[in-house]
Amino acid sequence: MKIDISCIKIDTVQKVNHAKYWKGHNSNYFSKKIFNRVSCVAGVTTLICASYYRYVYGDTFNNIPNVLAAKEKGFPQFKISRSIKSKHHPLGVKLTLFQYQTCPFCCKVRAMLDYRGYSYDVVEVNSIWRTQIKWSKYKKVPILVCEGIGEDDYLQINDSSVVMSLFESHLWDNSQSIEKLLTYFPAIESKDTRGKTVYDFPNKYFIMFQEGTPYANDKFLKHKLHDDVRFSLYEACREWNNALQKEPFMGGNSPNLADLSAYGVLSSIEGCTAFQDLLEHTKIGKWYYRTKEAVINHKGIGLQDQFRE
Ligand SMILES: N[C@@H](CCC(=O)N[C@@H](CS)C(=O)NCC(=O)O)C(=O)O
Repeated sequence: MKIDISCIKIDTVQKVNHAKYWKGHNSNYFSKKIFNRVSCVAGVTTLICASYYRYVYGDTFNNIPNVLAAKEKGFPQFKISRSIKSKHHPLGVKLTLFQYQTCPFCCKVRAMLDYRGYSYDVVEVNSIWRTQIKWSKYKKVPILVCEGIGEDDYLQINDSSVVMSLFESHLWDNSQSIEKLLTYFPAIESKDTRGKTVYDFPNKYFIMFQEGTPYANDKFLKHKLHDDVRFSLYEACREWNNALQKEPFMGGNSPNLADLSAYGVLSSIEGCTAFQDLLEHTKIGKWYYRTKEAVINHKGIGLQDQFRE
């Protein structure tokens, strides 16, 4: 069975790009960091949801304008599993996250939303019937819906990395609306070898500012996993730790999107034996619990003010 881990590879680049902005180190430093982080997330993510990466992408792509808007007009109403309330919600719109609780991509998005202090409702999607996302052309979770903006009075944002990059872009520069920013993350539609329609969002690792100028450069990195994926997980986490270079976070003194993504992915296995083993075999625990503490205490609230100083 062939497992395509291209998403994992690119995912890692996002973390590197975000770290690069935040820390402003020179390129050699970052080449090393890129290498370290590639190893880390590849191992972690593959362990958790390797089965989701069996897509082999076709090579004919069609550009489609934007976000795979919902088929029906009006915001789809579903039972809310829980509501996260924050006094400091940085947006004037209501957010609803369609998710699976243990999906690592959904965990990434929740880590970012919690850290930054967004208020949001959670709709748990039934993983067999997926009734709760039948209204959507895009068939994966997470999907984040912003109510009160957009043509149909709601705006659908697909893909965990698009959500994270878009919201970070908005925190940096809120002179551009969420709607406008979303146009900078177009979807690419293609068919996999089984004829299934799949989507990718080539700009998903970029933070956009000044009329949609992508901040970071894209890179494509390959990574080979060990036969025993748990070994790769340990190895990756050790490399992550080394890359920290005695700093508390990849983002320096506070977590950046790299920290939040890696933490989010790892949090999806917290409580499993694999997680316990990971703590015993590596020193990742300190960084993990430090990041967790920052996320659950919404330590990223107000950080946007620093961006604008
Ligand atoms: N690149 C997407 C991947 C999302 C993804 O693969 N989600 C899985 C759940 S972990 C899913 O919805 N799979 C359903 C499917 O592939 O049909 C993201 O980062 O959000």
